[in-house]
Amino acid sequence: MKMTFRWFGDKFDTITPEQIRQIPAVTGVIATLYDTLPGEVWERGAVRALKARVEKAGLEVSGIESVNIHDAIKAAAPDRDMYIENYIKTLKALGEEGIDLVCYNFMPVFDWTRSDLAKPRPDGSSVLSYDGDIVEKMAFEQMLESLESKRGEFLLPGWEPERMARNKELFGIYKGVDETKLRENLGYFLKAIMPACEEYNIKMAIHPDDPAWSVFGLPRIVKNHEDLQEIVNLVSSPCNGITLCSGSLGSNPDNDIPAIIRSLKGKIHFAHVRNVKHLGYRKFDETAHLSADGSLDMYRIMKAFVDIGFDGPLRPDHGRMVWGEKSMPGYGLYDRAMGICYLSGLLEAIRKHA
Ligand code: DNO
Repeated sequence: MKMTFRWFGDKFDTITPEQIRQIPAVTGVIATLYDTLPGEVWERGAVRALKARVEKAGLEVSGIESVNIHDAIKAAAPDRDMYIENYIKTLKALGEEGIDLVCYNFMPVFDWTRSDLAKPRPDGSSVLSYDGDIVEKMAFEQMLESLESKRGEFLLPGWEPERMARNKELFGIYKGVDETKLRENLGYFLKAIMPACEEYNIKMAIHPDDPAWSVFGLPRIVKNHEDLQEIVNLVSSPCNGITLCSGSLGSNPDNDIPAIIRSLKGKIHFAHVRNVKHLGYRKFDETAHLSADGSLDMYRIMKAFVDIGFDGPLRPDHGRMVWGEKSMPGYGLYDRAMGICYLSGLLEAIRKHA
């Protein structure tokens, strides 16, 4: 298992690879070219520069999160083949630079959603929070306005202002796309890219939907064990796998995360490990990583990864905002660093106890 940390690049992140290097156990960065829009081809030179930047700090690029997928591919619009070609060109550039892991999601229109980006806690920290009662009463535009007003100077992954300005059009292209159609479109995409992934040895790791249910009437197909199994079965290739994100799947208390990990042995290419606290039907807070702070049993989750012999990159995920830090919501340094140290401690205990 490789301990890693997400980094958005010098232009966008409040933290540096040099700081990440000082977190015990962390050997790699999960990087991205955050200023590319879905559908754009990543230039090999830009990938090389990104790698050089990370390596200068004594770390490796352990994977890319994310190479986002254009909505034309997800919705099977007439121009999808062109965007798939572009995606393959990006994979080639990554593969030629020796990058072997790409995390992506297949959520229509936008990435993860929260009703509150900074819910205060009694200890003075703040957390990301989701309250289904609030979200269900909102029109999408209201959600957009609310997130825009709260994100400050930071960009939220998957909510690029350029795309969100066209949200009506984006919603429009999903008319008639139900879960079955969306899954077919994913299958079409995976079949088209797998030869390139195999040639360049790139593992594709689909990220679960977050939260793990439909929002704003859009279809969602990566919500639970059954969905993940169907995706793995869509194309049989060692490159077709998943990102096991405990927090996204864990937003739904019906998802038994250790059992899901065990049943997907060999298909998990990447792990996001964080905790959530269930507060009622479709309501949760993202807590500190440790078991005692949330509803998930982090020991059993880490134990399941060890038991299946998971040896890919693992990273902490959304953290609380603590000690007055200001950063992209969920992506400060301090709480995620505490999180990965805690997970490393669990790992040491599990291994010594084995
Ligand atoms: C949230 C992340 C997601 C993830 C994408 C993968 O913090 O886990 O934004 O990167 O869904 O494409």
